[in-house]
Amino acid sequence: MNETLSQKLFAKAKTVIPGGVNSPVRAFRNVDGDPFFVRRAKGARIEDVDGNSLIDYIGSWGPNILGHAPNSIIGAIHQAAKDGISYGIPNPKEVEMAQLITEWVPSVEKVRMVNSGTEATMSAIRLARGFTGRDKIVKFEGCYHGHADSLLVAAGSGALTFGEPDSAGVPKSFANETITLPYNDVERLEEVFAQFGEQIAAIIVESYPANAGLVFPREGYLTKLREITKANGALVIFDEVMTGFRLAKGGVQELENFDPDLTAMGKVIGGGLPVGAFGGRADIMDMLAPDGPVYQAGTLSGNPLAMTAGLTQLRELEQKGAYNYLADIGAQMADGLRRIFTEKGMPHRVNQVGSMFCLYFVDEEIVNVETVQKQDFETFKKLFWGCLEAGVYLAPSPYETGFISAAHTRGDIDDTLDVIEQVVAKW
Ligand code: KE4
Repeated sequence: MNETLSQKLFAKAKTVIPGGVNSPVRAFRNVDGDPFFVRRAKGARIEDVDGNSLIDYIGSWGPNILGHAPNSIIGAIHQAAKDGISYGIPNPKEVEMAQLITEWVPSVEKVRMVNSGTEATMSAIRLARGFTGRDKIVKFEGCYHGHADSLLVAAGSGALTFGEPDSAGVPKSFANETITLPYNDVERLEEVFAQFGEQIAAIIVESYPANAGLVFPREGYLTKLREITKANGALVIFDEVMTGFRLAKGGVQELENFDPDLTAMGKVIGGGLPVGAFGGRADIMDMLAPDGPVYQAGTLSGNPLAMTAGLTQLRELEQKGAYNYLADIGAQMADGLRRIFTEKGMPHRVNQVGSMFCLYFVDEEIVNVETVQKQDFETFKKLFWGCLEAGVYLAPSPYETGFISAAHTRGDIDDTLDVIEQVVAKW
């Protein structure tokens, strides 16, 4: 069979880009195949370089909450670019963005823009260490916060030993400063704080863990986590890079009435351009250079085009009242998936909140990465490829969450469910 253009491009890409991709998940390794290359995208749809049209449930891993290339954002970027593309000088749009974030997210009294979610969490951790004068951090198995060294740390071998590097190149000495625990386990949290409480600068936790599919905190877990950190003088860094401005104007902390000390943000606030941000209590944020002793910087931080794209997207979300619509079509997707796999008599779980959803082929409640790993990966892969061939692009990994945008219509969701039903009917 003739090689597709995607196959030709991938072969060429691998000669000049590690693994042929600029971010590992794009290589489709978790579904044992080769990626397609995209030519263009608009609204809920992608067109690959071979002309195939796909309904997209990734949305660039979260940023494209209004769909791909909204006319409003294209127009705003085009207009802003006429006044300059990057200044490295304070500009009014940075102030507008900071004001909007501090209004929408009350726990964020001050905020600093960066250029990725990784920069946001990495900087928040340094800030927490600088503010508390402590070195250790606690994270949770299955939670991903970007690729800063402190965060590429797996659980230690023993119950309470410090972390093991989760990537080559991370020194053991760095991993020793990170304690990785099972998520949703209050007892383990209490044990660790009983033993190391005075050494722990902060807990960093995904608001709703969405890098092991989609996992929810057990009833009372976040409350307990907050009590334990407060009692021990440790901070909470709430990672809302994926959920922030997507699940509500104020993110999960609004939904859960949670009050973190610091919040990491990204994705949606960039409107598709490279952006991250971290913010929180003013007494903590004021520790940052140039006022305070904690250094943090960035050439392109507050880039005017990225601020323009993000502000346009956030304001349109608010004007459209998009959050209710996103929750409706998210529920439509989840209900449809449950109907299909119940009728098929297949064990499954569907976790969904707002426009985020995840389908697991497993017959027990998903409470942490351990239960996620019990799912039937082969069936997931079969579904992924069957859907892709039929024009539906689901997350190319059982560890990723699906994202629905405001550009998806109820008809798109119905068409997607029809495709899934037809794929499953052939099994
Ligand atoms: P970036 O550095 O990739 O912008 O953000 C890191 C990050 C931080 N916190 C959370 C909760 C995140 O989900 C992420 C990144 N998300 C992944 C998708 N699961 C990005 C996709 C990729 O790695 O290519």
